[in-house]
Amino acid sequence: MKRHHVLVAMPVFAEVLAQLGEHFEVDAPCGIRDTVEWTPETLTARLQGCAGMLVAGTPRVDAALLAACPDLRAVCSMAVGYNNIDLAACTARGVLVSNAPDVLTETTADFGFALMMAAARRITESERFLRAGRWTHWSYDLFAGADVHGATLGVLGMGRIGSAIARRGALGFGMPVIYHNRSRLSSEAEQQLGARWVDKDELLRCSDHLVIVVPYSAASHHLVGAAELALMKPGATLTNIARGGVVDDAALAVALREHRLFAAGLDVFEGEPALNPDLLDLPNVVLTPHIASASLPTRRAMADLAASNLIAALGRGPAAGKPPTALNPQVLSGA
Ligand code: 8YV
Repeated sequence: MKRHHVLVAMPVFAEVLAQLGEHFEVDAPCGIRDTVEWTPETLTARLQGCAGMLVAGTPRVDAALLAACPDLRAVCSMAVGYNNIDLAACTARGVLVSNAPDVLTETTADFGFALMMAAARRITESERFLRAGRWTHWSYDLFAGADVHGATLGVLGMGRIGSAIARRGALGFGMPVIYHNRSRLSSEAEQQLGARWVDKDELLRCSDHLVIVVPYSAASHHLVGAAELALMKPGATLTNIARGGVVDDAALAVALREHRLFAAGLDVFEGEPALNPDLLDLPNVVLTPHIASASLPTRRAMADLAASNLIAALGRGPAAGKPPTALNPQVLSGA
């Protein structure tokens, strides 16, 4: 029987490629160290004749790409955020889309907490000082930072990852937790997490450490901009592990420079991998290259889940037709 062709549009584990090879003719032009971002034209050319594609947080999959790639039937992402994929356009064309929730929740929450702590306790700033050979004296206020334990943790976006961060704060660090989310958790869930819902302004005003975990969409673009930053305490920190664009990076850089905010931790940026150059000059911001989910076991679980979705969407095995984390399963059921 003729095998489907699939494109793996990112570097991925050799074991995952081997597994896909058992089911498909695999085009995997990205070497394990190849970080080249394709243009839409290159991606379109690569996708000709392909029924499926494995992606991560890039590239952009939109109506124009789908129209130019009529054989495409499944787009399976190893990321949980899928703002790079136009889900409505895929559904309209009968293209199955899947993401990778759950498998990265705890790893990403660990990182969010680490980034928040690094910003609060000035870890990277003080390390740069030490490495530069400038540690010649002791002073009571040498790199004095903001306490984390007992401080108020604010979570903007209380989904799986937000909840995992809230748990860490409440149980591990004795932090009162407040959160804002469009939909409120049940009172049992709030009790379990020790978290209290507040409106967005109160969240901004009362958080000592604000962690942002909302998905990116047109509605969340610059959800935290100059006006929102102006509400925050001057001694507070802001951590963004959501998506570039949720925070107005230019406004954030100004607030940090003027010490209207104590510090920030950023793993995601507007226009990444490029970033606002103003951020690079600031001592009070910790910058990391979108690695919140990057532990090898978790990245492997994310890739395995994406591959399982692709195999179930296009393959003929026992799970055929039932991709485990499909976002639009109706396209397969014909509903
Ligand atoms: C990915 C992420 O590593 O899952 C997500 O939504 O942001 C990360 O875990 C990233 O999308 C890869 O591009």
